Amino acid sequence: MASIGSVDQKRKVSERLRRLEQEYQREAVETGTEEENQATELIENGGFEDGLTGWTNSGWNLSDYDDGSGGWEPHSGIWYIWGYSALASIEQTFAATATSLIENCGFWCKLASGGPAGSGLNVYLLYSDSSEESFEDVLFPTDTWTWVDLLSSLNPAKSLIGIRITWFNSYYMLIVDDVSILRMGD
Ligand SMILES: [Ca+2]
Repeated sequence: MASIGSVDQKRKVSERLRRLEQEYQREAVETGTEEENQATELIENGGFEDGLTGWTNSGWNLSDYDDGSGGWEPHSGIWYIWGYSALASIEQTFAATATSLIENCGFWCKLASGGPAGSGLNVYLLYSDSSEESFEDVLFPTDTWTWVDLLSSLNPAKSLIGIRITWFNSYYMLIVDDVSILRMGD
């Protein structure tokens, strides 16, 4: 019987197959065709384009005001929330998710004008064991859009069920938009 190929040829073919497989996987992830690897957004309506749907709000103002000056513009879309003076508190809960599965957690914020504001921002991470962890002054907002990154603040031993964002500052108006908590794909 004729030999199919030398050991060296077989090795080359298998190496080529391995590379093709890697290339396919990479493209599938890039194009999002490999659905099982897609991350899931745990926050509903994080950009406030559906108003306050999904949120429990007390004191934040929903607005689409954008006159192109004075710092009043959304981070994306048209809508955002802003807080000022009175204690503003907004919260959303979702199915308990182990923090080890979360790959992104935070939100965008900026002062509508002036700044830096100093204290006033307080974020609470809510866990399935009914505990809350508070992060006061996690960031001193300025008049530039800034991502408040909470990923490293997640308690590694717990399951997250929600987030609450509060603002209280008598001198500065804070805008918040695009809240996002992503659960990594399987
Ligand atoms: Ca928005």
